[in-house]
Amino acid sequence: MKIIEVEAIPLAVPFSRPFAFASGQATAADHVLVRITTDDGLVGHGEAPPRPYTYGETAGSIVSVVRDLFAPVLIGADPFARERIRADLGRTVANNAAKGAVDVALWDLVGQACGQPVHVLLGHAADDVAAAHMIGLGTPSEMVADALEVNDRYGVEAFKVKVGRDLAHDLAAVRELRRELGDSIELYADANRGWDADTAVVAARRLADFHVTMLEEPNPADDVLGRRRIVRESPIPIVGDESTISLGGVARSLLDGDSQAISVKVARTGFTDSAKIVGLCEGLGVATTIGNQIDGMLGTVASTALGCGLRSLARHPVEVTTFLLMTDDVLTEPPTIADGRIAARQGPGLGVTIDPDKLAHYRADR
Ligand code: MUC
Ligand code: MG
Repeated sequence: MKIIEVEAIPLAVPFSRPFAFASGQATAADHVLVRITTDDGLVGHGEAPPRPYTYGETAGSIVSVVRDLFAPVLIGADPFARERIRADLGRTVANNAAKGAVDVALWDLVGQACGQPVHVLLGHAADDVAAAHMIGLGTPSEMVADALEVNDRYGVEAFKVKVGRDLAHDLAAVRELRRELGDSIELYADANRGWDADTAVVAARRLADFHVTMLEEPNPADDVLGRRRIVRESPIPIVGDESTISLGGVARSLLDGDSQAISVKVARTGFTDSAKIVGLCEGLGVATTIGNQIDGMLGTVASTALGCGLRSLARHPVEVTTFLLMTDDVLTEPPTIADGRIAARQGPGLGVTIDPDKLAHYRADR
């Protein structure tokens, strides 16, 4: 089987409301759909959500890098040769969302060629996983209303609370959430590098008082000694996310004492590198969770496949709800969350079909 075509299609799907966090705000899904076609007629898909405020990638940069740098390497390659392709694409540093979407599309093709869903190829640890919801920044009452609605409608019992702005405001929101949701609900927090080290140490102690289970990216990890001090003094584990976006980056962060757990995102490390990161962390006794790069429906299906594929990821709730912000998307069948859980697709590969009318409607290049 040989790849004959690689497309990078920019999409524009409005959100029903903005999603805000300490380092930025997303108002629409300006994602790039990567579509890879083979000589035997199989078509694989991956979704690249650009997060310029975090990684510097834009929809335009993703389209260019896939079309101009990656497509020439991919054309003629066998999708099963993922290690060779990884090495070839890996010569270009960064551009993680572009690489992640290519890798997801390759696994989609391999699954289709084998007649097996991706989560089964990865190791079939579970058929479904618990769902976690990210609560964007807002007033405490807006944040509580969001959490209660998701808990009520979808049965979700794990919430990642965005923090990292004014500490008093952050703590007021967490206090309200704990009071309204009760003690059995998991709350963990993500500051997206919004605090300095001194604030973060105080914040970690106060968040622990509300039984917040972990704290993601409290400060910029480049504040090297500051980050180590937070890790030393925090009563709850510090999670690496945007500072741990590659296999080597995760190794460095753990060895340097910058983080004690790792958020893995299919959107930036695909299935191949996500599995390598999880293996590294398993060997070191470090917990991994599946994070969300404000994924659309395709990314959500991919994250669910990863969570159901690998045992240590199936343990913690997977962040899968951001597609609910989108007013629509290009899949024929949206993901479904019920009783707090989301199931892996049973069809070969990712088990998704793209709706041609929706694709024509939402593509931003025509
Ligand atoms: C997260 O976990 O940080 C916000 C920005 C981004 O790149 O991902 C999200 C969620
Ligand atoms: Mg994060």
